[in-house]
Order: sequence, then C-alpha cells, then structure tokens
Amino acid sequence: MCALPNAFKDRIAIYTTRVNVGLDAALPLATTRPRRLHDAMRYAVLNGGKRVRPLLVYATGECLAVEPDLLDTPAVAIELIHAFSLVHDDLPAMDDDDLRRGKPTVHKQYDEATAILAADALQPLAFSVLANLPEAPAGAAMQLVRLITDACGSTGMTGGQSIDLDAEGRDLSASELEHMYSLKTGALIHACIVSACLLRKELSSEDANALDQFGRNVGLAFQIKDDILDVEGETEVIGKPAGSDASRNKATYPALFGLDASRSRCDELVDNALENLSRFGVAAQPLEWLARYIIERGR
Ligand code: GRG
Repeated sequence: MCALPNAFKDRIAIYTTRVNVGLDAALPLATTRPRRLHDAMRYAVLNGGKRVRPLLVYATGECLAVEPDLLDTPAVAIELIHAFSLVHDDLPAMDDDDLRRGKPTVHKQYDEATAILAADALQPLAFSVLANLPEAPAGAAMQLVRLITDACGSTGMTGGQSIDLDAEGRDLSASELEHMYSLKTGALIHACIVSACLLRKELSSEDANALDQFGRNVGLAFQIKDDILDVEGETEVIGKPAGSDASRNKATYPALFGLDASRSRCDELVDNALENLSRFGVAAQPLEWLARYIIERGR
C-alpha cells in the first residue's frame, strides 16, 4: 500500500474487518450442499481483494454520519456483485485469465461450469442481502435495489463489458473510452457512494450532487489506474497477469493515449474528486484518503 497516514490504515482495517465479517455471514457454509458450488462461491469472494468498494460505502457513510450497521448491507451486496463480475470477467469467453488476487481464477481452481454457476448464485445472494436491510429511511431498500440493478445492467457494468469486448483491436476516442469505463467500472463504484447517500435522511441536493460527481470522478480514475498497473505493475504484486491488456489488444487509456496522458488524466480526475469534497470539511477525510489511494496504489 502507498504512503498514506496511519489513521487511514487504521480506518481501512476497521472497514475491511466489518465487510469481511458480513461477507462470511452472508455466504452459505462450504459444507452446505452442493458443496463444490458453495466452496467456489466462498473462494470467489473470500480469496483476498482490496475491498475498495465497501471502503467507499463506509467512508461516504462516515462523511454523512450514517450508522455503520446500515452501511454493512450495501457494502456486502456490492462486494458480492463485484466478485461475481470478476469470475465472469476471467472466463475463457471473456478475458481468459488464469490468475486473480495472486491465486488461480475460479474456473482454473474448479472448472468452467462451476465458475459460471458460482457467479450466477452470487448475484441473487447480493439482492437477498439488500432485501434484509435493517431499519432505514422509508423506501431506502427499494431505492438501493434500483440503484444497484441499474449499475449492473445493460446500461451499466454489463453494457460496459460488452463495449469493452467489442472494442478489442479498435481505436476509440477519449470520450468513447471514458464512456465505456464509466459503465464497466465506474457505475458500480458510483453506486457505492450513492448507496450511502440513500441511507442518509434529508440529504441536501447540493451535498448529493457533490457526492454524485465525486463517485463519477473516482470511478473513472480507478479504471485508468487499473490500466496503468497492467502496463507498469508486476504480476506478483498486482496478483493478475501483467501485460494482459496489451496481449489481448484491449482498448485502454495507455494503449490509445500513452502512459503520461493516462497519469495526467488520473491526477486531473482525483483533483476534481477532492474539489467535490471541499464542502464537507473534515468529515470527508476518509473519502479524500481513498481518492488519493486509488491513484497511488501499487495493486
Ligand atoms: C456482474 C452484473 C455483472 C455483469 C458481469 C464480466 C462483467 C459483466 C463485467 C466486468 C466488469 C469488470 C471486471 C470491470 C473491471 C473492474 C476492475 C478494475 C476490477 C478490479 O477491481 P479491484 O482492483 O479488484 O478492486 P480486487 O481484487 O481488489 O477486488
């Protein structure tokens, strides 16, 4: 992890423990039949991962003084969906990767059919978690379901993945590329921030708009940094095969515009994100740390 204050590392440890406890409790035990399926689901979710999306949920909640007990629900649900997307992303029909989080991908560890089924079962599990939201502002559970389904669907992550696969070997303009990134990666990251907003009673439209923009800026920066790590990172550190984008002739920011332009765009997006937080004062400090971490991280 990059050089960020100890207070940030402490906060990460607290938030990560919270979400890991929630994920473990939400997942069926590996001894539940069918055992291979449940074992694969647990492997897909509990095999590491930075937990950036739950961290964003908790940090936004902290900024808005939302009870952490309420935030556990979207934090767990969104991480389950993220894990689902990684299992599908790694399949031979998609990016065909053998390594994820420094370990064999789910289809390598088990088999392709089990990986597809494990991912299929993670998605309804996420919505079952959302349906059990403890006491919250009226209508919040349904709003969360709508937010997260939109973020995952054909005009969100799935649509972005479709454009991404279609764009292999093609030139895209910066705005086409950023549109694809805002769907493929940005939509779920944006949903993390908005989910905490939905759990806050009586949020002003100015505060909601500022956090909405923050979510869009960090979502885009996160994917561009992911591209940079694919070029500059080492397989042992990033936990997935370095150079995989280039070998698949993927349309990425560094491939189309170069590393310098990629770094400048990341810096610009994070500067904008920090500006979006200025109205919240010290309450936004964990979000500021996370925004910086997103572009300074080494994995
Ligand atoms: C899940 C609804 C749904 C659809 C699947 C396969 C697919 C459609 C979408 C792929 C989306 C995808 C994998 C985008 C890349 C996002 C990204 C940069 C992932 C890496 O996230 P990290 O670095 O991973 O947070 P860790 O391992 O730390 O959790």
